[in-house]
Amino acid sequence: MKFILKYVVLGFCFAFMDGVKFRCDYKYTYLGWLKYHEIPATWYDARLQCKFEDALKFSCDYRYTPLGWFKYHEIPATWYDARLQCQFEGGILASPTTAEMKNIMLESFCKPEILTGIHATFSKGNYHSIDGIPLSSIPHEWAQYEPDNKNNAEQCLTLNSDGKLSDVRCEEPRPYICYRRHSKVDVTNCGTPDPEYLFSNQTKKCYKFHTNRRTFKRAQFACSAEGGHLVIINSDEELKFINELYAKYPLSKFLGTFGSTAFIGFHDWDESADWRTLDGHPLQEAGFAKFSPGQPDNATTGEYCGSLLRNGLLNDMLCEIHYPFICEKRPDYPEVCDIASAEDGTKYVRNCDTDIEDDKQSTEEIETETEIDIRMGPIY
Ligand SMILES: [Ca+2]
Ligand SMILES: [Ca+2]
Ligand SMILES: [Ca+2]
Repeated sequence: MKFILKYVVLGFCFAFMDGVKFRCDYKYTYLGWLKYHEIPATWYDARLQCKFEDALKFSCDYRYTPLGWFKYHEIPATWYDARLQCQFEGGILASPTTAEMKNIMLESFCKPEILTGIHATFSKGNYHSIDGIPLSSIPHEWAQYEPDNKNNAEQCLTLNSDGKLSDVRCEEPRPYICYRRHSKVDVTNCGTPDPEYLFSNQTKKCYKFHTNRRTFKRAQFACSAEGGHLVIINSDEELKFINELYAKYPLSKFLGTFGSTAFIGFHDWDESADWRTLDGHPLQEAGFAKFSPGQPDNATTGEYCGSLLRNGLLNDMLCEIHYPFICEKRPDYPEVCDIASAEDGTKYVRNCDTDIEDDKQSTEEIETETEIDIRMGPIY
């Protein structure tokens, strides 16, 4: 025991592991895996750090770095959608707020530029990162002829592949990076850091009632970004769980009558009363098809989106009005990794100069190296 303590005081992290895979910066010994932290720390800090690393878990499509978790979104989005997507994933739209942040961001993309979280959408020219850091406190260099606020319509900043910034229109879609700081909040049994997702023992799924009202399409966007979809009712047990969840958000919590109905995952997909779930099944086949008396009534200009009323029965709704909504997600999607399996950040680092053939080879090389490290431990 004394022997182990000595190692801890020296600044080693010690982790008991049954398997043989662990992070490359941990050294394998007959006692377990040891990691040397070069940066001096007090014993208390070192102990905290060791505990902390053991607890780190997050979505596997995020890259683990000492600064936090990073995910590159290749499919371009407007700045507003990018901000929302990151928020729903439990992070924020990344900004190069420090040199270290900038370097990690630059490793992640090969496009000429990506959107950052730095914006002036509230007051023109007054740039801040999503988490409120003013541009004046962010080390930065502008690209040539920037910022030019072209047509007086550029309120969002890109990070360009040479590390410089440009102002662009927020509505022009571009790739972006989501970022989540290390935090003591772990993922729940629903596979998300969002504590509002609740697990049902009957259906083995998780559900969240969103009180922030959205249109049907945006509601589905939100559920999808959280790793799920608008809830599809497949059984009486599922309906019961949803109704109990609904009851936790009484009508009095909402403006006017907005809380009397919530969007769920079905719609009239050819707008001729062919009601189907989002995954294309007729309601009866999916498992629940009871409309409220008098519904569907296709009121006003046409109601093509599905909702659940407080009486536990279905209704047709205008798709474009903002209503609360309910999401459903599998607890095992998106997949959750702890740092032991997310160790190899190299697979997320883009090598912009190599072609596909080279990429294949470099992956093989990395795998071989990792294997050697696992058996021998790295040399210090
Ligand atoms: Ca510009
Ligand atoms: Ca379901
Ligand atoms: Ca209706």
